[in-house]
Amino acid sequence: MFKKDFMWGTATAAYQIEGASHEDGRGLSVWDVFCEDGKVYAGHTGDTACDHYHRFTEDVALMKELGINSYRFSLSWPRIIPNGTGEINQKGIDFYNALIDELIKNNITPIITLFHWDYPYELEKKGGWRNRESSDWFAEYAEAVFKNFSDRVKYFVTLNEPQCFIGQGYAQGIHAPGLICSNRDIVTMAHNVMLAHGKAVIKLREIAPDCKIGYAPTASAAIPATDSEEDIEAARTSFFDIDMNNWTWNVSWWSDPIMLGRYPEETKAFKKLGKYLPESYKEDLNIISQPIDFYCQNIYNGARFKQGKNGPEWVPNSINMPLTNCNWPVVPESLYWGPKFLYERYKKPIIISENGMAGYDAISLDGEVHDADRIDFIHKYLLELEKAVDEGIEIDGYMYWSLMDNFEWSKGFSVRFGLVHIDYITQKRTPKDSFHWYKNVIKTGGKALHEISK
Ligand code: GCO
Repeated sequence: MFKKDFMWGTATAAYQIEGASHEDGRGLSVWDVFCEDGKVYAGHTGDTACDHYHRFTEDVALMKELGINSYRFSLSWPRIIPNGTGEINQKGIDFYNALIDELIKNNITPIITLFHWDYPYELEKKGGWRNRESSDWFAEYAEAVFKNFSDRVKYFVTLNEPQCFIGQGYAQGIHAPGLICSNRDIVTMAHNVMLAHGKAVIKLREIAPDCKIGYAPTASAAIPATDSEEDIEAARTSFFDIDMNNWTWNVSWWSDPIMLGRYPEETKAFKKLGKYLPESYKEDLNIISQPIDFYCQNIYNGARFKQGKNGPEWVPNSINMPLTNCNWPVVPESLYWGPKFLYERYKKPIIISENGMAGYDAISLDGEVHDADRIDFIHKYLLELEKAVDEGIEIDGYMYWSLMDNFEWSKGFSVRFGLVHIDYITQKRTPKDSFHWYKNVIKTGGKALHEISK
């Protein structure tokens, strides 16, 4: 059973919903520049997106109607500090103040993510995360955020999915800024990213010791192919291992330094890449591993593993495996095994800070959006999460991704993750069937999960 004060929420990110990209003094982010060059599906950009910047009151009213008690959203760094460092843009602060006040007025607890990928372009020009000073730039920004908002906001998350903004942005080049860098540079960036996280945690403790702070990496869960001890161990090992074919997509490189104060030195990846770390890396780990209050995990799917003759082996998905509109497999057990393995290793309360699916959602003849597949998806995933809760794994909340359809990065507006449908031409909001269904789940504190949905 989910606890009484369980955080039932939804999540969004600034660049994906706000729009108003060139308004009220906002500076450029790497995503504006990436979009300008037509690198996103069909030339889409975040210039208008869901126009949340102008419609946030209507959006908070929808949240209220949905009944969520918490809402995870991110701040746009270049809206607050247009050049990344230096002068603060008061209009940016005013916007977030108004949003925070509106949430609180409606009894919705704000959870602020400081950085969800819209990196200030002016800082990218100075070397971005490659530059060791980047951790101080982030700390300066974090200080501005805490000084302005921590009187009302008590939950902060430093960084969202470093696996993606570094891996896809600088290793694969498919996300902004679209670069393909050397491993030497990527190891440096990853280290600076975690140093930035640590420095922000220190700032929060100085400025607002009553607040809580976490970190939000992503993962694909590892699921044991059977319930045998051997297969469970195979899944556990695989979950924390690093595949050199796509090494930035992993748990341990990004979380062990922060949660355990050490790099995963036992992995083959460390043996190859550890030499690129700065000489001072061991001292830096003291900053990086400042204790945090909760561990956020974004989790959408998983893969199966069994114990083979020479160690863990990947087991292909069943031929019956359903896929979402992003072609991601639907693997509900991810919300059981993911939190379980993470809790064992890191021993911190967990918030599922993102989980959801892209569907083929359209407005039907009756004017509604009948997204039965999404209802089934959330239903199955939440039942698995509840199983983890019942086994004593501390899970504090669940944030469905996303409140509304939005700008899905390189896929533009072509895929829809929302509980609310957005017409991007008229900006009309239409709550989908899943919105009404999730509303009932929240209202009953999860009990409705035990009725078969119609
Ligand atoms: C991510 C980001 C979100 C995405 C969502 C769906 O996980 O990639 O945090 O911004 O929109 O996950 O892909």
